[in-house]
Amino acid sequence: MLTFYSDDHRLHHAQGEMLNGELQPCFEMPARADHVLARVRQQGLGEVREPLDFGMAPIARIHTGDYLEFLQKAWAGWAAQGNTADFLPGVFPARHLRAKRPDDLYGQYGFHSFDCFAPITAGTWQAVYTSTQVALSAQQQLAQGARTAFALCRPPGHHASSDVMGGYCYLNNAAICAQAFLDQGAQRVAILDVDYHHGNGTQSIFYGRDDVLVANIHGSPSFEYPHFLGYADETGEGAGLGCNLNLPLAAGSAWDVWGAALETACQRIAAYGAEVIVVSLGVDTYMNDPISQFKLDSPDYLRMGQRIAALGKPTLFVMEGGYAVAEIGINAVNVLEGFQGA
Ligand code: Q9C
Ligand code: ZN
Repeated sequence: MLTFYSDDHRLHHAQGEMLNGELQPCFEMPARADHVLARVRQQGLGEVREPLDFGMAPIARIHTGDYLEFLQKAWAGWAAQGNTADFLPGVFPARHLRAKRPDDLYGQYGFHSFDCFAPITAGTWQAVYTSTQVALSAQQQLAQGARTAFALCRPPGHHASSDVMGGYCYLNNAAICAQAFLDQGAQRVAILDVDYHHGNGTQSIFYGRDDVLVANIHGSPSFEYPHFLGYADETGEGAGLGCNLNLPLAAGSAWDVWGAALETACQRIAAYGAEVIVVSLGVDTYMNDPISQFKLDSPDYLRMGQRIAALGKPTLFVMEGGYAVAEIGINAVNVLEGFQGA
């Protein structure tokens, strides 16, 4: 299996994130990708390649022009105001306010965010742009006939919707790849999101459409981030009715419960008739993840890969979350090895 990777991810390294009322080191740190890459090499998974550059066109199929312009220009505008520290939003068009995009840069940031977990630094745009090119490069391998490929993306993407960032995510790599498959002739694509957190961005992007089935297994929003999307009764709307499957699980869920949810998701994907599967591969379901409450153990990720392989469809793996840095490589590559060995 080919892996795509770029050192550009290092350009995104924020100063910290708020946890328990204090600024802490970011959980979404460069060392995450380093550990995954090291494990890919250690296990001899296959060749590691630099991404190609597919430009902005495939990104603009998912994200709005206003949003992309803000992401590209935000740091320069912030720095021109004399700032050197990370740029973060603080005011959002929540209920009872008017969601009209303002001219002011700080206002625009709040307009294009749903939380304070997507900081903008000097290197953020280059890192997120390249992360998406990594994903698109792996996507191209499948389009050219490969059974699978691994996009070692950082930053991740599944919390980003068409024009709103959050949760360490800026560009929705999995959604951009799903759209690329469709634009290249596929009729039905499935996105299987196994990250611990609900992929609210991916859900919202495809919620009204029937050409992408989105299946999510995650900590229930009743207790877990992102708190405001991801319930089981969100099944799609309009043409997309029945094309969104949420499988929210309780805190403490281990493989018995999680594996059963995966079985449900896989049966739905098979029934849908997806020609290709994009896996939003978060491994923050791990028992020792510092910000999560599921109990998967490392061998469970082999089983996860095996079950996905049993669908018998070309499958693109796109890296999302996972914050137990020492074990992230073992767990992510276990999914890929389980897939390959099956
Ligand atoms: N106590 C991904 O896994 N943390 N993003 C909020 C609240 C944000 C996770 C903490 C978690 C974002 C890609
Ligand atoms: Zn996550």
